[in-house]
Amino acid sequence: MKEQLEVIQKRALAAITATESAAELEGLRVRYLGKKGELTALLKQMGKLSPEERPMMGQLANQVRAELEAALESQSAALDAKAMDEKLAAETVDVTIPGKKVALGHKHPMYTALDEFKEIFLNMGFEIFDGPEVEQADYNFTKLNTPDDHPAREWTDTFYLTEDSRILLRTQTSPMQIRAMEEHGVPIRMISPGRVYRKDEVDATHSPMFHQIEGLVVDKGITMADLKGTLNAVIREIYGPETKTRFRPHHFPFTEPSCEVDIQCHKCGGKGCPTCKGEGWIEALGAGMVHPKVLRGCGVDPDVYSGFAFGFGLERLAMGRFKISDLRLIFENDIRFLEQF
Ligand code: 2U9
Repeated sequence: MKEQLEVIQKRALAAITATESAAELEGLRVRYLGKKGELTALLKQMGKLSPEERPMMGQLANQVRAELEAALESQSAALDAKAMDEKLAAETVDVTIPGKKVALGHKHPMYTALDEFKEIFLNMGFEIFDGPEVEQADYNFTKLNTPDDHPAREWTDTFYLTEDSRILLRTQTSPMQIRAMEEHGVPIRMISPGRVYRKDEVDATHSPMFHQIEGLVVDKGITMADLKGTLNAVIREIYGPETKTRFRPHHFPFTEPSCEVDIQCHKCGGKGCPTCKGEGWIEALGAGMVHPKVLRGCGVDPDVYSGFAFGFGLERLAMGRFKISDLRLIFENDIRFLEQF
C-alpha cells in the first residue's frame, strides 16, 4: 500500500505541475482527491491493514493528501499569475502612438455674418422672430400691399404649392413681420432672418433659395430720421466706423417712401474699381417707411403709429464681408472653402 501511495503521489505531483489551465487542474483534483478519487479509494482499503500498520499508513496518506492539496493550490496561483501576465502583455497600451485626429466641422461664413448681425440688433433692443417657410399668398403678398397683377406673383417667379396660388414658398421674410405685428402688437422692434425662395436660375449672384434678414420698427413718432440713424449705425458696426452711405429713392409696394442704401466702396474709396463695377458704391439693402395700408391691415392705426422696415440679403452680406466672389461657393459646403474662414 505504501508503494501504491508513493506511485499516486509521484504521478499526481508530476501531472499537477504540468497543467496549463484551471480546468485541467480541477480535473486532477477530482481524479486524486475527489469522493471517487484514487487517493480516497486507496484510503478506503485501510481497513484491510493490520492494526500495527494502520497508524503509520494513515499518517502517510494524510501527508500525501496535504502535499497534493498544497501542490494544487500553488499551481492554481501560478496559473492565475501566468494568465494575468499574458493579459497584461496582450493589452499593453503604447502611449507613444499618435492619436486619431477628430475631424471637426466648421462654422459657415454666412452664419458668422448672421450671428454678428443678430448681436448688433439684440444690443439695440430688437427681438428675433422665426416663422414658416410655407406661407399663405395672403401674408406673402396681399397684406404687404402687393397688387394682384404684380410680377412677383407670377408662376414664373414664385414657387406655388397649390393650383389655386394660395400656398407658396415665401419669397421674402416680410410675412413674418405681419404675423409679429398681428400677434405681438405694437410698439415692436424686431428682425426676422430666414430662408426665402424665388424661381431664379443659379449663377454667380442668384440662387432659387437664399437668406434674408428683415427688420421692422413700429412706434409712435417713428420717422425717416430713425430709419437713417439706425441703418447707418448698423452699417458702421459691420463695415467700420468711417463707412459712408448713400440713400437713393426706390419703390417697394410695402413701404412709402422707399429707398435703397449703398455703401461707399471700401476698395477704391468711391473712385470706381472692379469690386464696385466702376460705380464707387455697393448696394447694401432696401428700406422704407411702412406703408399705412400695411399697418392698417395688421390692426395698427397709421394716424397714431408709424414705422420703418428694411431688408438685407444675407449671402450678399457674407460675400462682401468675406470677399467671396461666387454665390455658389456659399451653398456647395466644400470643406476646403469653408476652412478658410
Ligand atoms: C412689413 C413692412 C415692410 C421689408 C423691406 C426691403 C425693403 C428690401 C430686399 C433686400 C435684398 C430683398 O433679399 S433682397 O432681395 N429687401 O429691399 N425689405 S423694405 O419691408 C417690410 C417688411 C414687412 C410688415
